[in-house]
Amino acid sequence: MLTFHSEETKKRQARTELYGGTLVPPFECPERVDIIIDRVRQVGLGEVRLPGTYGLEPVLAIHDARYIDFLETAWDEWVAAGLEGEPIPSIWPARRLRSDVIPDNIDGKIGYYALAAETSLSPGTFEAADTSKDIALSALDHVLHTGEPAFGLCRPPGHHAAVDQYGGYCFFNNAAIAAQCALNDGMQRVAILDIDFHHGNGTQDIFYDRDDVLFLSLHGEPNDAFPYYLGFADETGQGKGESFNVNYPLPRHTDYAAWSQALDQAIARIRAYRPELLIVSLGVDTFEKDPISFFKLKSEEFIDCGRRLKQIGLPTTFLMEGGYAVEEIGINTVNVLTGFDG
Ligand code: SP5
Ligand code: ZN
Repeated sequence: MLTFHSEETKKRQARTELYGGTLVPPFECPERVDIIIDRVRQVGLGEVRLPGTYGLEPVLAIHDARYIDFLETAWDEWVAAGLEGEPIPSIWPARRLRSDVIPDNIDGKIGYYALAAETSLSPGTFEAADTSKDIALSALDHVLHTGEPAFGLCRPPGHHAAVDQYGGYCFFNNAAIAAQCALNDGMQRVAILDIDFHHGNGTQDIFYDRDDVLFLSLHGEPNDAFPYYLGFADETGQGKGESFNVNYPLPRHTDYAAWSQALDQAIARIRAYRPELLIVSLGVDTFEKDPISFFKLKSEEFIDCGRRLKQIGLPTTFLMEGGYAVEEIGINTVNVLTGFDG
């Protein structure tokens, strides 16, 4: 299987993450891609290619134009305001405040566009997110042109990013951008299967009222896991999108036996939908040693996951999302891909 990768993704190098009331080095760090690419080469997964450049038009098909502008200029505005740390939101348009006004003040704007406080902005974040989207679209292009699978080693990840919000380490929703491009290319039905430990709130929200994208997510139950306020089983879509959103929230300590049962249910739902393309939001933070998650998947079990995905028999684009057990992230990610390649 082909891998798309770029060193440009390392332009996002934030210093801080608000975690447990202290600022720690971010879990979503540039070393993640080094370790994955080393493993791709070590096992001979296939050729590693640089992405093409697709510009901002495919981003504008998903995200709000002012949100994109904000991400491009936020760091400079922060510095121009004389602020010294990294941009972290300190107030939001929470309940009982107005959410229809966008302040001019950078502090106010950050709260407007952020959905969580753990994702500090930093210089180079916009450039990295732009490249991450190029990686996703390059992987998609390869799948569309050859029918062969491809792996987009996206960083930063995308599935928490909504139309006009960043957070959960995500800025542009790579999977949503890719799905929309496939539809614009003439496809009728695309399935996005999100197997990251966290619920893909951004992707769900973007396609919630549509029937041309089936979104399915296996994740830690929102009562107990980030992003807390979305991802419950009763969220099934609305309007035309009714029944085209499927959540599989799973409890603390879920092991592969239970997880793969939910995966099989998701696979059955995908088959019934008869999509022309499968996009896998591939997070490996389901791993037993992940530092911020609570499932119990073992390294060798990711191979079986890849095998099951292959059984669906669809053209498949894998896009990297989370995974923070950095030492094992290469093994776990590439295990899914080698399991798929068979
Ligand atoms: C793409 C992705 O995986 N984003 C995840 C963002 C999660 N950020 C918030 C993590 C908060 C974790 N709190 C865990 C407490 C563990 N003791
Ligand atoms: Zn995650």
